[in-house]
Amino acid sequence: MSDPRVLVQALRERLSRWSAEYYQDDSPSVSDSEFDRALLELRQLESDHPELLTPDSPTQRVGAAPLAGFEPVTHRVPMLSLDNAFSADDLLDFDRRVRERLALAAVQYVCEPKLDGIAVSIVWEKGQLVLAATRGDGQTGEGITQNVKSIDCVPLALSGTDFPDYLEVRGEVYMPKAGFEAFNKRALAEGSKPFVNPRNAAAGSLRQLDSSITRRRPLAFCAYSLGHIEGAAKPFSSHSEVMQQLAQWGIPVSEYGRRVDRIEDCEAYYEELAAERQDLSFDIDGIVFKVDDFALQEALGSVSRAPRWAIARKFPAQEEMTILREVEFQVGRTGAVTPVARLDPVFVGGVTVSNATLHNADEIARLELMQGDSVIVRRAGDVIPQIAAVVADRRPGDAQPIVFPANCPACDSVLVREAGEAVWRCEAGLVCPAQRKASIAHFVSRRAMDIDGLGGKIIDQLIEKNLVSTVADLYTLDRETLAAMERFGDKSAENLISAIEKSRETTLARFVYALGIREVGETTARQLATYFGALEPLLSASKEMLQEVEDVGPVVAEHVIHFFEQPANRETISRLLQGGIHWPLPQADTGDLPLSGQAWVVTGKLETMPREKAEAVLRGFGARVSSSVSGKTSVVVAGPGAGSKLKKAQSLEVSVISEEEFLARLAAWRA
Ligand code: D41
Repeated sequence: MSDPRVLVQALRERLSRWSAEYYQDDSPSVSDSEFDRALLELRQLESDHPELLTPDSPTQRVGAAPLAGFEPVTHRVPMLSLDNAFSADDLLDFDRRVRERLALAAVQYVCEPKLDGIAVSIVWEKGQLVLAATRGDGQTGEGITQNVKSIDCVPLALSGTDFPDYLEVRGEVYMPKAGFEAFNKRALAEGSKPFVNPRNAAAGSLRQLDSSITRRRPLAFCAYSLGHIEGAAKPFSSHSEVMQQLAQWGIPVSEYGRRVDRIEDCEAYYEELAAERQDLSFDIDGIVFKVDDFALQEALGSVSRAPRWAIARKFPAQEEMTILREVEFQVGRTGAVTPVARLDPVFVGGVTVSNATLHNADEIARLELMQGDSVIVRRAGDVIPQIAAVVADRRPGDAQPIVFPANCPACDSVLVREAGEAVWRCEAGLVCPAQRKASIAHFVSRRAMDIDGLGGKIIDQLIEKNLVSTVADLYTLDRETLAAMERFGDKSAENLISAIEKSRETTLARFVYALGIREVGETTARQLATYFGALEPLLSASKEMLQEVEDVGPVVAEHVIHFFEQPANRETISRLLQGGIHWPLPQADTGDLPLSGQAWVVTGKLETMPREKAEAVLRGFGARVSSSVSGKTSVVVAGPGAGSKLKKAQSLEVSVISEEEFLARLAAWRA
């Protein structure tokens, strides 16, 4: 009754969809057994009706038996390598050589990202994928046909028409960043070793003898040139033409390729992609520039296995190897003890790196790190340098284990690790000199009170000389005292005094952030400031009330309460305010909130929330909240039991609303 043709078609569609869900999105909508049943059913139908078997059937991506080893594959045309340019000058030299050899005034180039993956060759015969091999030494590589067939974006059969009888394409197999992160996350969760970077992940995945393992790795392919071809409908005349044609046959090519008319545009392209590098969905390690015209490529030829018509301008390396000399343990503002690696300086990611964070004790264990190890340091974009891996086979005989201290390196208090936390903490608070120092450094930092000229060395001296023990003491410093500090002249003293003076005028949000409450970063501080409008209601806020603030959960609320409960902190805050720190009243700096410019009064007892909270909410929406009704009052919220204020409002014909109406308006403002 059912046409096998229709069944086969339906099964293939279903399997393609499921495998995309499974392999790419990592969110299968069916069970493994259901998937396997469908695959088995399709396999059965195809063997019963061999005429229905097509080379691009999902059954062809999987199911080959594991190999005993890789077969050598000799490339019909050698796979060349690329010369490197390390500077803009190198690139100009390349262009000059090209133009001189060709005796041309200008040459057209194609610019394309240099994917950081593994170079492979793939052959389609009569449109069917028949062979794939690694680059190897350029002459002979290894046969990895089944592994490459398992990569979803590689077409098993070419689409369109007019493809050559024999088409060899070279390109890069790589692992997109998102797939890499997802893969590593899973590896960590399963207790297996994560990959250091997407390139290693791609290499490791292609090296599998069992292609069902490769199949589960989120790999992709991007073509960058032709290899040997036979029986083409018409000859190609340029690289850009080839790329367009490959795309039409369904072979992935870079969407970033661009043809330009002059070398200056190549440099501009390089700068453009260097800036975009972090945001690309895949790792690149440079830009490749190629003479576009095949006749010119041929005229230029190659030297020692690299074409004269192409060059790779490398980006500064994001990974380098260096030696871990020792690990220091730093105590932060909140008492968290962070291991910091001291490294032999290396140039990586465009800067010289001699320190890298090790995060916590678990990270040291995960890396299996020892003092004296050779390590891979990674610095991508603006992120802080990380140790990506240990190079195990370079470990010296005298490598020392790294011992996490039991006591605070600054004040000797016993370190504590809370259940479920990765971090060891010194709980001595501001008694600990390291925490005192860090809290002052945080307080004066640019995004907090922004006191310029108070660097770590000066803070050290101020603490050692007992001139400053809390941030409040900063506001008692005078010029003479400061001028007496080491390496501190009259001029710096004067500048610092005026920076301190200037910092007295701030915002509530900055002030709250500057206090350095655990887990209260800039955003949370701003949200607390907006919600409460003033310091007093924040100081006395309950845990429940705090959790009304966006992004504040029970943990942050607990930290806030704990901070304000400490008498020492209360004392510091009141001294700071006495010292002249102030901020505009909330109504002064708003103008675009729903209640900006309005004066509200809340009277009586509200059913759904304490009056203070209603007032805080109103401030959050820009209202001035007052305790007495006058002709200037915009609205009075009157709960049950409202007395004289309600009467006054009525006599002044001020608008009065019920709690119910208040809640309705709240919902509307929030919407
Ligand atoms: O994206 C790349 N990694 C890439 C590599 C590229 N875009 N183009 C390339 N072009 C060549 C020539 C010019 C020799 C055809 C290459 C490579 N070669 C290459 N990759 C590994 C070795 C050579």
